[in-house]
Amino acid sequence: MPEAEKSFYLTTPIYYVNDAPHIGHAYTTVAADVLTRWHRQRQESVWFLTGTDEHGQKVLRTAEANGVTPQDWADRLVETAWKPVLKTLDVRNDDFIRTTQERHETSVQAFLQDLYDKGEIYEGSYEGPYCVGCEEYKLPGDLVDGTGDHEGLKLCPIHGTPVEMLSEQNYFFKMSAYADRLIALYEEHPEFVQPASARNEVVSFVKQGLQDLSISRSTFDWGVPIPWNSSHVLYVWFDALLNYATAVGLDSSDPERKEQFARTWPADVHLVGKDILRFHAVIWPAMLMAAGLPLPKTVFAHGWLLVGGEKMSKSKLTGIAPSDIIDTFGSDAFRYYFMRTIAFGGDGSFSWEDMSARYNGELANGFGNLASRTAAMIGKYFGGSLPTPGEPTEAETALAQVATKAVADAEAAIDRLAIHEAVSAVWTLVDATNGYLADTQPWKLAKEPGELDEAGAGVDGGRLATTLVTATEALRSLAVLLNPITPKAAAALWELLGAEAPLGALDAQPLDSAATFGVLPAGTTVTKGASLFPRLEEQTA
Ligand code: ME8
Repeated sequence: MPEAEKSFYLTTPIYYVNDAPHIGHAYTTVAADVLTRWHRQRQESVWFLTGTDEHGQKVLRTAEANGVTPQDWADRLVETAWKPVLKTLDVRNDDFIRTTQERHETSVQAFLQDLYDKGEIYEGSYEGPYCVGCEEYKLPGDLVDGTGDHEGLKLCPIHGTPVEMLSEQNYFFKMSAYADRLIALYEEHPEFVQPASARNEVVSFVKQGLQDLSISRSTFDWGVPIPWNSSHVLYVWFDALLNYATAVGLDSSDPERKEQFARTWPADVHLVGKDILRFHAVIWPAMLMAAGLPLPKTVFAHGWLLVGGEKMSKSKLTGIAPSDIIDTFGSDAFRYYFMRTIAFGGDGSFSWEDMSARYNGELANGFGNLASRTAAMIGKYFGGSLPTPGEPTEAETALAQVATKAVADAEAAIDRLAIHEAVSAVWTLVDATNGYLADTQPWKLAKEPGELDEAGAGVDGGRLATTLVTATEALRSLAVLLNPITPKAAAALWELLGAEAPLGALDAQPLDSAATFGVLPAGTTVTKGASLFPRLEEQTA
């Protein structure tokens, strides 16, 4: 049997089920969806995992406060909030892992037992400040001084809440032993932590030396039991990080799952927010090194969506639900806005004014109107049937060159995980096609002698035919390029261009030939259809 192609494997963090998703969570998931759809559009084999992190004190306390068991709470949140939001965002994940699933818990226990047998885990005691919001023991230097109601207390810098002193008899993972190997990893594989600012932070953190990691808890029981001592449960982060490997078949005895692991692991990209960079770039590779497993290729930490200069969060009551925006603008506009306006890797913010301006300016006027104008003119002059173009002039060649460059630039940007640059590159073709129509003015060409026949219909081979076919070809390229970013509008465009009959499904169009003009045959049925992005005042009228 030929060896199956290694999948491009990308993950999001698994989100805590203590609360419902806000647009910060949606941001990571949409970025992951755009990247994986892009790789699929390259016709690669792709695996996209997301899911939920259900153990630990944070979830336990929320469940207790709501008077239900943590399992009931997790089930409720997953079914009413976390899974539905994927639909709302138009996300096409291949799998959804929950850390309370048997497939995860069994593999986690096997992994732990293996590390214990190898002498990587020992028993000891620990006392230190703990942030339940982060589910992390903090170093004293990490904390900030409280003011006002919190005067005299030490606070977590991320959550702004007081830390708690915890003291426990625990099991420890010998993480300190991996500091040198981790430094060597960052040096030999600069692509392992991205962007560069994240890499620098991790390198300087590890260079200060690592402590061993407390990996069990005995003061509550909401977690995966430690296999050799069931009075302890596993520390939630050790449990959670393993999801990336357990979901694709780590330590499974099932032949199909084993085959999946071989085809999928290691992950190509773990996409995370910068709040959880150290867990992914320090603890996770150390765990894998201890187990002798291959390391993921890249951990990419994006920035935060900020509100009033601080990380948006539900606990600070600054979270905006994705549906608040999507109900007005739709999922495509949501995806477009966040991918285009925030440099991927840096912080950003959301404003209704900016969103409305970009929706009307870029999506409705820039792109949607381009499609409807072109289709309307093909309707008016050619009865909705694509004509045969004449010889190209410089204007047509120049537009084709913009398309070629847009694809090349977008491809390169995606490989650098610079999603915002990829969207901008695609948009150069939208702008250039609008410019092309403004320059060639097909509505004026239609008044030139010889462009229309006696019955008033456009003639094949004329300038009018050439400009409309060229604009249609640019739109066909755009449908392919925008399919990963704004999939609903791309599908609607593919339909109005009548492209499926001659060319097949949109998803099956390879990216590398997206910019080649002249593929839609004469006679293809082009229809005006509904606006791809109706202007906002039209929607409410
Ligand atoms: O940390 N801006 O889960 P979590 C941008 N369960 N992204 C944001 C954001 C914001 N304001 N707020 C949240 C956990 N995110 C752990 C992860 S993984 C093995 C375990 C996104 O529910 C961002 O991706 O707190 C961040 O890293 C993640 O949600 C944290 O989600």
